[in-house]
Amino acid sequence: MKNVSKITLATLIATSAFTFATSAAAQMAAMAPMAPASAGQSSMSEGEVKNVDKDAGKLTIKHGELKNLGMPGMTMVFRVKDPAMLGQVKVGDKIHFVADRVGGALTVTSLEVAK
Ligand SMILES: [Cu+2]
Repeated sequence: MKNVSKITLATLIATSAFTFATSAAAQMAAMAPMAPASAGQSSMSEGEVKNVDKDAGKLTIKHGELKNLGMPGMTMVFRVKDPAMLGQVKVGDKIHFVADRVGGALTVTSLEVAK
């Protein structure tokens, strides 16, 4: 019985999600293409801090795929939007972050240490 009710619930959720997606798509159809919505943690990328360079204001991050930048996982240097971010992390920290192109430079615009 437990399984049956779970399946029913899952079906309900899937159905309502589909309905929502359909109506949302209809509303969006009138709008021009835009950047992916950046809301909440789902838009954050994962990474590991490899180096913190406070003098240069840069972070070296081994990052996973950055979907908003169309970039595969790699280790690279980022600028940081706010120098205070450099004080929030240390080498070896696992982080969630958002990177964007600011004035042509790849910049960490949001950052939190993964717990
Ligand atoms: Cu990269």
